[in-house]
Order: sequence, then C-alpha cells, then structure tokens
Amino acid sequence: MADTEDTETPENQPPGYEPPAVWTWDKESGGRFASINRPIAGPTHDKELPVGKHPFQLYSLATPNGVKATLMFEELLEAGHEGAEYDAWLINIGDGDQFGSGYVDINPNSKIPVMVDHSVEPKQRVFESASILLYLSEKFDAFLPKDHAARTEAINWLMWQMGSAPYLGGGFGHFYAYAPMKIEYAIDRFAMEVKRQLDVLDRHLADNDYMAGSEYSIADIAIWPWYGGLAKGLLYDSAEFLQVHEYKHVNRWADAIMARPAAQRGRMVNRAWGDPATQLHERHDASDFELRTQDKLEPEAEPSEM
Ligand SMILES: N[C@@H](CCC(=O)N[C@@H](CS)C(=O)NCC(=O)O)C(=O)O
Repeated sequence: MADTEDTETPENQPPGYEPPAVWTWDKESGGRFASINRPIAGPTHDKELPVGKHPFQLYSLATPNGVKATLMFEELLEAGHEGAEYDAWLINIGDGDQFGSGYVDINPNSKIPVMVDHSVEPKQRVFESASILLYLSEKFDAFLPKDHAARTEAINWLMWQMGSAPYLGGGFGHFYAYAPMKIEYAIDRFAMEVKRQLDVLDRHLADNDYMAGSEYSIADIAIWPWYGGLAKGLLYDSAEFLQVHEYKHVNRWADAIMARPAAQRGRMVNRAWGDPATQLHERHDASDFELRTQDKLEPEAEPSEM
C-alpha cells in the first residue's frame, strides 16, 4: 500500500468525522464484526479446547482461510496419506470462540484456522494458514514440488496469497459487503486492487495449468478458496460488480480445482451456513460427509449465513 497518497482531498473524506488526537475505543463501529473485533489481544474467557483421537486437531471455520486447511487435509487423505487423519472442530468466530483461553494458547492472534500436531513430542501448534500448508506439505512430502525452481514458484505464490487476500477480505469484502455504510472512496480503492489481483492471476494462468506450473500445489490450495471463490461468484455477491467472468483463465483453473473430490469435501468441513446438506460442522471420520451433515443431524435447523 502506498504511503505517499494525497490524503488532504476534502471530498474524499466521509462527512462529519475529524479524527481526534488520540484514538479511543469507546463505541461499537457497527457492521458485521463490530461485536467481536477489539483493539486488544488475549483471551476474554476461560475455555479448554476439545481433543479428538486423530494425530491432527484442527480448530476452524469454513471461511476461505479455513478452507485452505481442510482442502489440504482432504487432498492428503485422498492421496493416501493415512497419517493426515484429523479432527476438525468448529470455531464460531461470531460467538468469540477464538478468544477462549485454550484457543489463544495455540493461536495468540485469535484467528482461524489453527491446528495442533499430536503426533510429535512435544505436540506442535501451527497457526497462520500458510504455515499450516507448509508444515503439512513438508511433513508428508506432498503438494510442494521437489524441483527447486518449481518449489520456489509455489512459495512465491503462497506468500503472494497471504499478502494479497487481506485486500480482498479485509478491504473489498469489508467495505462492499459488511461496512454499515457504503463509502465510495474505500470501495473504489479496493475494487481496483482486487481487479488488478485477478488480472495478475489471469495472466499467469494463461500460461500455466496451476500456480507453480504443471503441478497442483499448496499455492493453488491457498489461492483457490479466495480468488477461485471470487471468480465463481461465491464471495460478497460481487460477481457482476467486479465482472469476474472476464477472468477466463482464473475461471478455468477454479473449475478444475472445484472438480476435485477433496475440494468438494474440504469446502464442507466446519461450514455453518448455506444448504444444510453442505454443512459438516465437525469432521472426525471420512464417513461424516455421508452421515453427519446438518440435513442428516437436524433437518429443521435454520442456516445462519456468515
Ligand atoms: N493471516 C491469517 C488470517 C486468518 C483470518 O483472518 N481469519 C479470520 C476468518 S477468515 C478470523 O478468524 N477472524 C476472526 C476475528 O477477526 O476475530 C491466516 O491466513 O491464517
């Protein structure tokens, strides 16, 4: 983000607000996340986390950041890595589960996803979605190219995703879909950046099957839930506004990943909104996809969209 922009253009300021000398947190901002966002870190309440029987314990929610982790686990299992069995526990960020003491112990940043590897001694916490993907790819020697140049490309794009997605989610998505008022300056700024990012991907995918070249990798697993979802009209009801159909190589790549059985399963895990048949709140066994989706557990439950 450039720090050198002209910030003195009066018509670009929302009316009626002059920042005070010292910012204080004395009111709710409104908007979708007003009740959970705070300017301080640390736990708000004591709560231990549940632990299941598998080597990996994942605590998450099926937002794009959460789907990165569940897609990776499902890809590893699909590829026959039995050691990648996992329990996935639902963290409801709207209820503030990420601020429980047990959660903060394993992720001081209080964001989903986080996981704990119980197969090592001492057990290892892994937070930040890209760290989870790298950890699992190294542990199972999978979805990270062995060729050094291709491996470097995969990591280039993995880091690109971690730097770029906050503009999409925290910038565009926040101001276009969640903010309590529509601010033209903010929406313009982030719509422009998100379209630029889609064009970056589209140009790269014009010449490459996958992000790191011919091999499907953790770069695709990281980018797909965000930019694949955006290109397929699944994020922020913004398909028409951003004209996402124009990015045809991104669409081709997004469709190819969506066709993978692991992607279809990964999207369902820890999902707590939408069609009940697509919601698997907790995943403890491969059979859960058939037996424990919300339509089977509670046919009358009201979905609550995130
Ligand atoms: N850089 C983090 C971002 C994670 C993140 O922002 N998670 C969001 C959901 S998508 C969250 O937990 N928000 C809860 C909150 O802000 O309190 C990662 O990639 O793991």
